[in-house]
Amino acid sequence: MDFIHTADIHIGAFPHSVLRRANIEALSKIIELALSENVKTLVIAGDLFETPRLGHEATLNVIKIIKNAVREGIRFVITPGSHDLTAKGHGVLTILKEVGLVNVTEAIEEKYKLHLKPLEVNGLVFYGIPGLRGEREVEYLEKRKVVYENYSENRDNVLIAHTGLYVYSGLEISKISPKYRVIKLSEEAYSSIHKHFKYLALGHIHFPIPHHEFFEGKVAAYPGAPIGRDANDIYETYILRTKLGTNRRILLVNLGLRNAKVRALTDNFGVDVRVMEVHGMEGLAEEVRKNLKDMSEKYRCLIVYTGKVGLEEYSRIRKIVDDESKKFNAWFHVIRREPQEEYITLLEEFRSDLSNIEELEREAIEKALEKFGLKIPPTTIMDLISTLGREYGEGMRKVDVNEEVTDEVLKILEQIFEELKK
Ligand SMILES: [Mn+2]
Repeated sequence: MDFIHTADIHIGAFPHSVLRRANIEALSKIIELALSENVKTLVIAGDLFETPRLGHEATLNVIKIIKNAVREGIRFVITPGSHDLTAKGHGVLTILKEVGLVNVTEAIEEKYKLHLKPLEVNGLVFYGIPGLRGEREVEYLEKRKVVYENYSENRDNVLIAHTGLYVYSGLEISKISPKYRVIKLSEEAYSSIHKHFKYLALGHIHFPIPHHEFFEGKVAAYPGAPIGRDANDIYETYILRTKLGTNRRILLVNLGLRNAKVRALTDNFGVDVRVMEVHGMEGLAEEVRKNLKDMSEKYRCLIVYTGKVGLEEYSRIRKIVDDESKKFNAWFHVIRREPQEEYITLLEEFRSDLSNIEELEREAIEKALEKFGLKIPPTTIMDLISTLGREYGEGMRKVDVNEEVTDEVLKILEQIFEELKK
C-alpha cells in the first residue's frame, strides 16, 4: 500500500514577493509527481497553509488545484499544523474539509489525554497529531497520553504528527538549523509509537530528515518543505543541494509486511538558489548580474552576505542587489554578516548560532522570565509576540485580521494568567 508523504507547503507565504506563487505551484507539482507514480493517497503532515497571510487569490487557486486532483482520483489526508488554523479553528483547511474535498484527521483534548480518531483512506488507517499551542502534543506523546481510538493491529496504521521530534539521521537537526527545537522522547514513548505504527509521517521541520534518497525500517521521517516560508528555508535549499548533494523532495512510502520502505522523489520545485559574499563594491553589480543570469529555474533566488560592514555600505550593497534583481524578477536577501559556519561544516561539532532571531528572542525571554521569577513557558510569550506582529495578507480586510489577532491574544493571555495562578 503506497502513499505520498509531504508537509509544510505553506501556501500564502512570501506575500508581496516574487515567490508568492512558488508554494502553490509546488502543490501542483506534488500532485503531478503522485499521479506519475500512480499513487492516489496524499498525506500532508501539517502547514499546508500559512493562514494569517493567505489571500483570496491563493485560496481560490488552491481550491481549483485540489478539486482537479480529486477528479484525477487523489485522496488527501491532512493533519493541521501550527499555521493552518486560526484560534477559532477557522481557516481554509476547515472549508476544504466541510465541502468534502479533503480528509482532515481529528484529535480531541479531553481529560489530560489526546484522543485521535482513525481515518480510513484507500485501505490505510491514519491517526493525526496536530501542532498544538505551546507544543503540548510533545507532552502527550512523552507521557503516553495519546489514545488511538478503535485501533486494530491487523491493519496498516500510519501516525501523522506535526511536531519537532528527534529523528535519527546521522545529522543533528539543531546543527542544521538552530531555529528548531527538537525533543527526544524516551525509549518507552518511541517504542509505544513503533508498536502501533509502521510509519511516523512527520511535519514541522522544513529540512528533509533523514536526507537520504532511500531508507527503510521502523521509520519516522520529515519530508521537509518543498519551498519553505522564509529566507532561512531558501538558504537550506542551497545547503541541501551544494553540501549534501540532494534536493527538496516528497516521500513515496510503501508499507511492506513488516517494514516501511521510503523513497525520496526529489525536485527543484522551480527554485534556483545562489549564495554570494561581497568583498568590496568594485565589480559588485556585474557579479550580482552574473549570478542572476546563471540561474535557469523560474524562481531565481540570490542570497548575499555583506560581511560585517557599516550600515551605509550595507544600504549601498542592498540597493545594487535590489536594482539587479528587479531586472531578472528575482528574489533576494541581503544579510549583514559572514555566512553561517555551521552550514559549511554541517557534520562537525559546533555550538548553536545566536544569529538566529528566534533563538535570540527565546534566550532574552527566558532571561527576563527568570529575572522576574515568572513561571511561564517562553514559547507562550513568543506566541504572543508573533501574534501581535501578524501581517495583513493580500486581499484581506484589516478589521478581520485585527479581530482574529485580538481573539488569539486574549486566548494567550488567558493561558498566561492560568500559569501565573499555579
Ligand atoms: Mn511549517
